[in-house]
Amino acid sequence: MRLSFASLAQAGAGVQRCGYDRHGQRVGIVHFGIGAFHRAHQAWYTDLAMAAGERDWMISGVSLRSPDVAEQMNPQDGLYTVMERSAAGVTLRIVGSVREVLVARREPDAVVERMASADTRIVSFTVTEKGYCRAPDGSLDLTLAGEDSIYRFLRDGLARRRDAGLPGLTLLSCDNLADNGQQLQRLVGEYLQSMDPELGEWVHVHCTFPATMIDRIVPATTDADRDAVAAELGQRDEATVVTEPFSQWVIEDRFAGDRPRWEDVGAQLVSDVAPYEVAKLRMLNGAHSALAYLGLGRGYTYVHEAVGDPVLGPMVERLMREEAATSFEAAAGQDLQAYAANLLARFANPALQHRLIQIAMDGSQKIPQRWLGTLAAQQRKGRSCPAILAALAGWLRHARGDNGPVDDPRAAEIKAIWEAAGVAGIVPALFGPDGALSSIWTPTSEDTAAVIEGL
Ligand code: CS2
Repeated sequence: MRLSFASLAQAGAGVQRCGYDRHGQRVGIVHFGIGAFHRAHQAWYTDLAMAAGERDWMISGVSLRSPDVAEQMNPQDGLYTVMERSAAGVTLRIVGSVREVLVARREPDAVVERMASADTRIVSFTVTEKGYCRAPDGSLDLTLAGEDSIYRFLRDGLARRRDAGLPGLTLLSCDNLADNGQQLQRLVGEYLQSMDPELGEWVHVHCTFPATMIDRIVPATTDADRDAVAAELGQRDEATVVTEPFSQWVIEDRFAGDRPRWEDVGAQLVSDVAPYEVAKLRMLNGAHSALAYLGLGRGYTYVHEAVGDPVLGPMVERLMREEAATSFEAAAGQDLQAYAANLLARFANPALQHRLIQIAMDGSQKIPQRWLGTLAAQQRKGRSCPAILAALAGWLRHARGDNGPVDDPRAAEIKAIWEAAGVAGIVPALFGPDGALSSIWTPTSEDTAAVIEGL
């Protein structure tokens, strides 16, 4: 038996389930990038908010290209299970907030129609770093921002709203970018400037782009996870996601119209997200990437194994506590040392089975906000960052192919630079003044020497 609306009542007794009337509710959110992270995070918060009485916040999920999630979820009426797993055991909840999954490449008109519906008030995104189609200097790369990018749908959907006299939207980036709201606003502005400047003006007046800090560790679902959920549920769930008990969502409270009362179910609505976002990117994600590259180099498969290594564990602790946590101004009441301790405990969760290779993906898109901002800030204070420099060497070895095939949109280009520059020249070739990668950090000769030592 497959999970669906019809089989919901028969799910195992210990399973929590959405108790609200899903059919009477309208779609209020269109979400681009309905992968495992969204299902364990924003859709889960929205489900809890509707279970607490909020109405009309069903989600229309959009996959830009792949039909996989649509094939997993549509036959299940959008239902899926979130399994929280830790050393203490598991809990399961069937989430009901997703109405449907559209595949943009296959049904672009339906996507635009949902965005142009009077009921839609929020369009949100988890399209990963590369989904924003940025050039190395951070500006929009128009050659990447083609007809199946988010920008094309924003242009068509927002134009339809303007022409119909409908209100603007809240455009909510939920990806791990520094200043994600402002970046999305700038990139959409650049796109519309080249395509339809008048629409750009309308968006500027009628839409908002709140910043968010999003946090929950969600490993890619495996067949073994689906089997484990089926055993608990008594039914197959092809769309299940497995995650940790911890979850955090900090949102800048700047919405163009209505929003769900996410704060009633654990989200934090604040006026300034920046200190939370910087802490999370530089400490959690910065440590994650270091564990990924250095851990793969030492032959580990999972995060909990790498953080248990007698050299790597103390090294990422140093990265978090001494390098990242001292690189920015904390908010009042934000305890970064306690945050670091909590992160180490989360990384050590043996039940999560979080693969290092998943984190190692797309390094060229991730390391600027995870490491280079810290390096630049500490350089201004005259301090060095040995742990991050060792991690950078780990990434360079990975990009050279030392750990096997490299999954990164710029893999071929970086490999060619590696071949031309060699060990002696790779650091300036990527990070020097005209380097291919960074515009936010320039290494000193000591930094370069430290990285070369790690190669
Ligand atoms: C990870 C993140 O894959 C990665 O790059 O660092 O997905 C991380 O698990 C999340 O940001 C945690 O909130």
